[in-house]
Amino acid sequence: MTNLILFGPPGSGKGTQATKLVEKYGLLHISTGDLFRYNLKNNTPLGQEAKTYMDKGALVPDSVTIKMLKAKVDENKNVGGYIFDGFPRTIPQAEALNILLGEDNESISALIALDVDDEEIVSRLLERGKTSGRADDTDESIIRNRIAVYKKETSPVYDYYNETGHSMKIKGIGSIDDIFGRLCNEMDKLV
Ligand code: B4P
Repeated sequence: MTNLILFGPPGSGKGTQATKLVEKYGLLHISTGDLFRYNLKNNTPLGQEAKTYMDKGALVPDSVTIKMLKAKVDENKNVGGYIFDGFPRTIPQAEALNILLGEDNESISALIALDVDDEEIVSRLLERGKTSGRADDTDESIIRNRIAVYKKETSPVYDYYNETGHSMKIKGIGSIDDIFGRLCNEMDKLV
């Protein structure tokens, strides 16, 4: 199996690129952000809980996120591999993912981070906020909080996988197709 973590700050293009990677490599795309938004739209108890955190640009607690992710993986065992998009976002999430995959003698093949600077992120998310209906995209101070949370709580996950030589960065600025080309260069070495 090829198990990829697509990594990077909010708005770095993880969701955009994951959609294209799935088409080319046939892996299962699991986006915790999309799972939360699905629950939010359907007004489930999980969605109601997640909303209080997401609207502020904070992370949803690990216990909730890990349980949801585990259920999704358990439902989809017979796949060629996974693209984890927006997960893990904390060290406890990374540890839980390693245990979960380890139960099937699987592991993370690589973590690829999309490298995008703060000002580009702010401008992309404010642009998306004009049409996305996402409360976390419309207010610049919330976007900047999401970036700060990423630096403090999420970026250590890069170092965690780097210790075993599984982390790499690619330039996340340029056209969507150019970035996809850079990602495919790395993916072709893994599959
Ligand atoms: P996510 O849904 O993961 O959202 P994201 O970080 O905003 O998106 P992404 O990086 O995928 O960007 P996209 O492709 O859409 O998380 C939302 C919230 O959910 C979090 O803040 C948190 O509260 C919660 N959450 C999710 N996972 C969690 C976890 N594991 N633990 C705890 N909480 C969690 O691209 C962004 C925009 O840029 C788009 O408009 C796109 O069109 C544009 N774009 C993409 N590529 C571009 C390019 N090359 N050039 C110009 N624009 C581009």
